[in-house]
Amino acid sequence: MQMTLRWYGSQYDTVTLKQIRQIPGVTGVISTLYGTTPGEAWEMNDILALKKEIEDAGLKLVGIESVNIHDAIKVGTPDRDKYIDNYITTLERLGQADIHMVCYNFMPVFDWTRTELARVRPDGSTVLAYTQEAVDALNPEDMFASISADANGAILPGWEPERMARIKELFEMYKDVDDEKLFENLKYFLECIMPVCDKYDINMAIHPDDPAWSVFGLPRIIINKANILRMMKMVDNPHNGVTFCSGSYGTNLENDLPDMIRSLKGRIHFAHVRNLKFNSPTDFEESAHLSSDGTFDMYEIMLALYDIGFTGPIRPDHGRMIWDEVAMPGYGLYDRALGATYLNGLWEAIVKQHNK
Ligand code: CS2
Ligand code: MN
Repeated sequence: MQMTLRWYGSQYDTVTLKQIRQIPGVTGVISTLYGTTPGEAWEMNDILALKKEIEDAGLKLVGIESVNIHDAIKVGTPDRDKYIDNYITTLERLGQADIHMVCYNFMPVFDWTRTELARVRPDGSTVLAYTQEAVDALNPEDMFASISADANGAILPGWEPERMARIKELFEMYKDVDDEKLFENLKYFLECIMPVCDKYDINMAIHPDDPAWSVFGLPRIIINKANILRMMKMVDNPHNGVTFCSGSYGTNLENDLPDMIRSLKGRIHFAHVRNLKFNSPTDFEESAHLSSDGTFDMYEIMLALYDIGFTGPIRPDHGRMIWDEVAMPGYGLYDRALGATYLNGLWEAIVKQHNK
């Protein structure tokens, strides 16, 4: 595996490449062109400039999170082919720039959903949290206001104000899209892009829906083992793979995370590893990465990745806000650095144990 950190670019991130470079064992970053909007073809010069900036700092651009998918593709409207063509152009250019992993998601309207961005934990740290009761009490149109008020001034990925201004229209677009239709549209999209992925050896890594169930009545399909295996089978190409995000699949306690990892051998192209602490099955908060601080056994998760021979990029996912840091919720430096170090420690122990 290759340990990485997500980086939002010098214009948007409070964390610098220099700081990332000083976290032991972190050799690469995962980034994207944050100035782009879903549906447009990325410019080669912009891709190369991002790559150069990262390499000049002594790191490697290991993959993209995310190349986002235009709603026309998810809804399956007649103009989707135009946006798929642009997506293919972007993939082609990424391939030419020697970038071989692309994370994306297929969530309608909202990307990840949390109901609090700064819940205070007993140790005084603040974390992202979710309660179903809070979602049930909210009108989807108010969701954005409640999220952005807590964001420390940052624009959260997937919650761009331009998209959120069109929220009514977006809900209207999805009104006839159910799970089956969403699967069909995903299949159509993947079949169109697989040839360019084959040509440039680009691993597509779908990110799970977070939380792993329907919110506000919108369909959500990347939520459990049965659905993800269905997706792997429906376009049975090794370049059609997944981002295994423990914190997203883990929102549903029925998902057996190590078992899911083992069932996806050869198809996990990217791993997000983080822990959650459940206060009830519908109330969870994003704890520290350490097993004992949350609900998941992080050793078992890392062991499962080891057992399937995982060699791809991995990153700690959302971290807590600690030591008075002010940063994008979930994406400060300190707790993600602790997370990376802890995951590297688990990995070293597993590798040494197996080599004995
Ligand atoms: C991420 C997602 O910050 C997060 O919650 O895990 O936003 C993720 O980057 C996207 O869903 C992937 O397309
Ligand atoms: Mn994730």
